[in-house]
Amino acid sequence: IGGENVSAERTLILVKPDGVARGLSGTILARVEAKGYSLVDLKLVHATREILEAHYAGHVGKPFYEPLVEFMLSGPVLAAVFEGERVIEGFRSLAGSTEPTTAAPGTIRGDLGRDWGLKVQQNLVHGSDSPESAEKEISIWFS
Ligand code: RTP
Ligand code: MG
Repeated sequence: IGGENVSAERTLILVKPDGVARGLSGTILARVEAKGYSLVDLKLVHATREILEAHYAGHVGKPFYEPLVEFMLSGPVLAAVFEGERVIEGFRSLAGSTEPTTAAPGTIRGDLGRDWGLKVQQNLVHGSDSPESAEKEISIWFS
């Protein structure tokens, strides 16, 4: 239990297809819950291209965009909404930096991620990066 004056914030977390396929969904959710954030919504979805185009609109034109969309279409994704004070920043800290090989030990990507021999970073998780993107992403995945 945290402090008294907790102001809630929400974030959209995805366990990407590599995480679901490797059976790490429970482990990843447990790490986020263990930190003290509250699970407020959860579903397993096989994303459509339409969902991913909306979700990754900010990455259109980057060299990794198309392989990223293909990767995200390759299997089911676990979408979750978590709530807590500064959860956006807190989850990104738990997730670690983008590239699993160099993500810090102790983070989800650093401890569990495997990115070698792949066209795009398969880095287990996504987390919203601002309150604006959280609001947008929650409405995309939980409309
Ligand atoms: P995310 O949005 O998924 O939480 O991750 P992030 O902020 O750490 O990474 P971002 O730069 O937003 O990129 C989104 C996702 O695209 C893939 N990516 N691959 N050079 C590459 O191969 C490359 N760069 C980015 C990753 O899956 C990354 O999470
Ligand atoms: Mg990002």
